[in-house]
Amino acid sequence: MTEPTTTNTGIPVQSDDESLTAGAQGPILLHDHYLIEKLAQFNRERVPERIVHAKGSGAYGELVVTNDVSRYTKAKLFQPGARTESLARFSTVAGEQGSPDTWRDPRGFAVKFYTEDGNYDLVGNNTPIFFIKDPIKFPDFIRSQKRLPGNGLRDHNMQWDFWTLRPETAHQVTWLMGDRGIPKSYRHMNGYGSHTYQWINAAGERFWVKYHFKTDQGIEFLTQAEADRIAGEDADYHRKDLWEAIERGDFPSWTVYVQVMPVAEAEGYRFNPFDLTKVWSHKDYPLIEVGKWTLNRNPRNYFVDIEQAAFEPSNVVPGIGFSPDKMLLGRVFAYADAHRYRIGTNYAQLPPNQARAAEVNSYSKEGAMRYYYNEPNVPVYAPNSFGGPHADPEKSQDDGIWDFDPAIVRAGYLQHAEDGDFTQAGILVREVLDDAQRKRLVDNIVGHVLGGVREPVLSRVFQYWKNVDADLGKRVEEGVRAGLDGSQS
Ligand code: HDE
Repeated sequence: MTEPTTTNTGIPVQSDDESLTAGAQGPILLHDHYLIEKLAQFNRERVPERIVHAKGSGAYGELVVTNDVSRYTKAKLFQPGARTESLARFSTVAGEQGSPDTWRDPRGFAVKFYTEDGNYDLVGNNTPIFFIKDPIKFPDFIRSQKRLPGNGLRDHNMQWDFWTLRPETAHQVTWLMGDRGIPKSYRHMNGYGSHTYQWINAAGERFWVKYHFKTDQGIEFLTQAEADRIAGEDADYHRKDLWEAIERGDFPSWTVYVQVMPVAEAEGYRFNPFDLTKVWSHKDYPLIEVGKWTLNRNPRNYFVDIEQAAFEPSNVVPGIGFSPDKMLLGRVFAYADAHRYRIGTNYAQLPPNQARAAEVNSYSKEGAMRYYYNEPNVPVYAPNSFGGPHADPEKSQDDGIWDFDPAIVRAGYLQHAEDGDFTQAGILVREVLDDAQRKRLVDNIVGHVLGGVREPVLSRVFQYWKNVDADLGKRVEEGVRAGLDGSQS
């Protein structure tokens, strides 16, 4: 026997199929409040999509620590043997909610850990770097990736205009135009914290760290042609792959590593270690294993668990802190602000965002859609004389401390010995990619540039790639010119 249909407040309804009218062919009656509830609720089913990373998928899982990294951090989730429930959301960046999963784009790699000290969010991408190094450029960069204000179309000329006018983008664009730009599935890509974070151990010693989630499924990619075909057949290709893999018990996992840099080595390192467009050489700072992160449970409800999930870099727990990475510090403001706008003041009370392994004793109260009850006899102000919570330095910790010259400036990062906008992109092309990968990189760039890039941007594109690598730049220019004069099939 199925349950009777009810209104949102549990009142059994007379009919699922007929509106209330005066006579079979008379007017619909205003007091058909069930009809009105259905239509009004329908009009309000959407929350604003994420302004970036709108299209994504997610699942629950857990982190199991397999190594002892306690000499670097006191964070409870990273102690030997610790097991912590986790939520992941993977996404593309520029596409809207209905856009194809297989567009060329970095992939969001957002991870929430429900720790005993509150939720820890590590909101990264599938690349260890990013296009820009100052948050003030982010709205500009994203707008160049989105749609022209006049015709509402995406525009490759606009994208290359921005990229070639901001040379620090070269490292990430090289990644983007290579095989990593279209992963075969969310399971076959790595994840990175990307930024430099600070770890603090029980003795109060501080270290700079970078996170790496190396897929245990192996890195696999789609060629541009495969991706274009799939985009036409199934816009949700990656979402379906992740869902079905977990449904059949084929749980994807990643091995989590960190690179650790003693604070004292940062100033003299050959690259500025806080510049998000740069990586730390693994020869200089080898990967140290932390644990195994596995996704083993699909969301119960996609909208509740994934569309309403709120990841924020500001969620750091004792043992973890921020760094002078300006992009990270900009994000520490931006995400909670985006959540308040997108899913409301009390978003932290929604199921995926609640602190599942820690008690919440905040002084927040009321606000739209309030769900938690504040204890009636507990004051909602501090200090107070009636048993309200009070900050406990023993149980909390600063969010990262570092030395710096306090003169107020608007300036770029301090330049280190080998810093250069094209340096690491050139190393990637010459020392990391093999011939076949370089060939696909050239073909992908040529194909993208032939998609509408014109002078004066076109000449800058050729110079941009020659600055990365002379031979690569030459091959790109030859390929584009052949395509433009029709001699390339
Ligand atoms: Fe984001 N980013 N971002 N981003 N980002 C958002 O937060 C922002 C950046 C990333 O699955 C937004 O809830 C700024 C880097 C992921 O829910 C927004 C800057 C990296 C996700 C936002 C950056 C990321 C977002 C959009 C420059 C990788 C999806 C809606 C300082 C290290 C998380 C929202 C999810 C989402 C702001 C740059 C990754 C607008 C200001 C760098 C994975 O708040």
